[in-house]
Amino acid sequence: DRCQVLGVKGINTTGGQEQQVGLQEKAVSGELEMPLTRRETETLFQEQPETGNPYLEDTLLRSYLKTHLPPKVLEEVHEDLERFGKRLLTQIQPLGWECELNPPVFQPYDAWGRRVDRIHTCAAWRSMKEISAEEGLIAEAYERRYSNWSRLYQAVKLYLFSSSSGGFNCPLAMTDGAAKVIESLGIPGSLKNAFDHLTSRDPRQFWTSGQWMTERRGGSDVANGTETVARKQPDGSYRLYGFKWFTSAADSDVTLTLARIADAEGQCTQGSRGLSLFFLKVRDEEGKLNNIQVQRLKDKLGTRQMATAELWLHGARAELISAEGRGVASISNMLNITRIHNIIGAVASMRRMISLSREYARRRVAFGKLLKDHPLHVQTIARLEVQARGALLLLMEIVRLLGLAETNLASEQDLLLLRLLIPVAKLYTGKQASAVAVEAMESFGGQGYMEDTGLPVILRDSLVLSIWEGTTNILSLDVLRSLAKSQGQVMAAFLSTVQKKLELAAGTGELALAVQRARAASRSLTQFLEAAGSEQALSMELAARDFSYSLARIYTGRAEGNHSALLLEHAARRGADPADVCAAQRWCEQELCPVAAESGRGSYGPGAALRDSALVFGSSRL
Ligand code: UCC
Repeated sequence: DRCQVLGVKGINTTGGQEQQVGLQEKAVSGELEMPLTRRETETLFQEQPETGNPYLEDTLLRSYLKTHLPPKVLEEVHEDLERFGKRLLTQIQPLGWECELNPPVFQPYDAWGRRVDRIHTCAAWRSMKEISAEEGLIAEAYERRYSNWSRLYQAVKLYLFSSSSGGFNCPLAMTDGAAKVIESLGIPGSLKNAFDHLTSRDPRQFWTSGQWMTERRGGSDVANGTETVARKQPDGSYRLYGFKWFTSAADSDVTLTLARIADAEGQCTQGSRGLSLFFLKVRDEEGKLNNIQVQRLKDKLGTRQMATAELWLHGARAELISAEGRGVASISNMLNITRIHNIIGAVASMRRMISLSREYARRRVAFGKLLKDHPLHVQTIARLEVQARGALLLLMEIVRLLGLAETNLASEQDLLLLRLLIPVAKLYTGKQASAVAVEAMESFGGQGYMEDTGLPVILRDSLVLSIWEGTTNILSLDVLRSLAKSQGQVMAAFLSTVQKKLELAAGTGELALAVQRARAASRSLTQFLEAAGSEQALSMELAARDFSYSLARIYTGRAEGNHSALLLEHAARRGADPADVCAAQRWCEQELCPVAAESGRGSYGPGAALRDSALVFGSSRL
């Protein structure tokens, strides 16, 4: 029929040429008169998924806040979050998209050949900085208006902001980390001004910070990879010489960075003990770079809205802010904050993808009915929902503990749990986020793969979450570091809390099976640890990743005490809705203690590393 229509209406020769051209060729070159049927096709469109106020739509977040915040705090916070949610929808989301469309541009020279090293950012990116100050996205955590709840409240705002922020969540993470380091030093006089700028609510005063840790020889192995040298000046300041290979948000005002202090002979101590922490301003009052040269901007898979640069430091003036040789330990305060921001980013991207997928399912028709009426489709989204719910509660738990720590209200057990849970949650949610993004993207069919839907942006940006701020394996080793450093106390705190709090949820009949599974997993974990302690042959390093996954799954699935809620406790509370119960049950249906299962298969025992090596690199005997 279509050929018939084309045949009747479509021949259109050009310039009087009588040459016959194949119909198909004509159609491809668009020279055929457009048939009616084609025009109709062009007016067809698919329903765009539209989400509403992200705060009001987030039922789990709201029920968490209602359960935990003191009523007066809840009242004020609720009002602000509702307003902020509206601002996100009407102003911030469009700005975020503009940031994606207008990535930063590096201009090394001006028209007259002068070296200028300018990083041009778009107006929307600069608006994000202003909005961040106005909304107190850093300030809130340091003003402590709501005492121990301030940190949680800040995290909630950041979580809502994250997926609309056009990548501005990255400089905010590092800014928060820098403020934390300065605060933990007691806000020395020389850093008071910087601290005030980093925590300002005034857009004209607000500064952002970088975190220049990565050099060519080591992103993970910072201790051995850092080559930058610091030379002491007569006035007590230092000048830094070196090359920073990845510097995120290179348009930041200030930064923290590591370097090795050279002695009078120009010699430096190698390894971790040779590293010290420095603070520096990126530009002077006139906007001139502080003896820093930008080599180029990185060409990244994602987070393209944000300038990541390679920087030469050729005498950058800096202030030593840690004890000599205590650089790694000092910057760990920053790392623990940026890792929490990473968790925030991961949970936010899961929530965004699932919300869009859910809204699409409400509008899109296939096989004669809405996607939401196809049980298999809904089952797929439900599985993602379970992951996102678990991750949000884990995030809330961590920022609740951090809030207690920052207001001196934390018990010894709280502090131990916090130290353990940060790397566990960072590594686990980083993996969840990319898996959820891939699956949710598929739920849009081909549309999910289209750049201008914005969905690929979320996927690309989520893929970095398991890389920066420490890869999954590096974070798994950090989990082991926390065990070793505390001589096992972090695990004792973890297990006793799990044990104690599971009892709470055990009283709810519908959760009995889930509680049983969580208890069994907890027992398996204990047995694994006992075996690891007694069997020399068992390599904890090989077990590190599975061990960390087990901690994440058990903690998320188990019930927590009077102050907090993970999936089981949230489901066991008075007024829980069926979705809470269902999420807890489903979470506990997965393998909660993979480390015990893998250990049973001999994955960490004698010869395991050799077998892995043969599998990957081939056996020398072959
Ligand atoms: O900069 C980056 C990108 C920025 C973008 C941020 C955006 C994120 C926001 C997302 C929003 C969506 S990426 C660069 C990130 N780089 C890393 O994360 C480094 C990864 N590597 C590690 O974490 C390693 O494990 C190292 C560097 C910490 C290993 O160093 P060492 O020196 O070999 O480790 P040591 O010797 O075990 O530890 C030195 C000291 C010890 O203290 P003392 O001496 O008192 O025993 C450790 O206990 O540091 C302490 N320490 C820690 N303390 C080490 N790690 C920690 C920790 N996590 N918490 C507390």
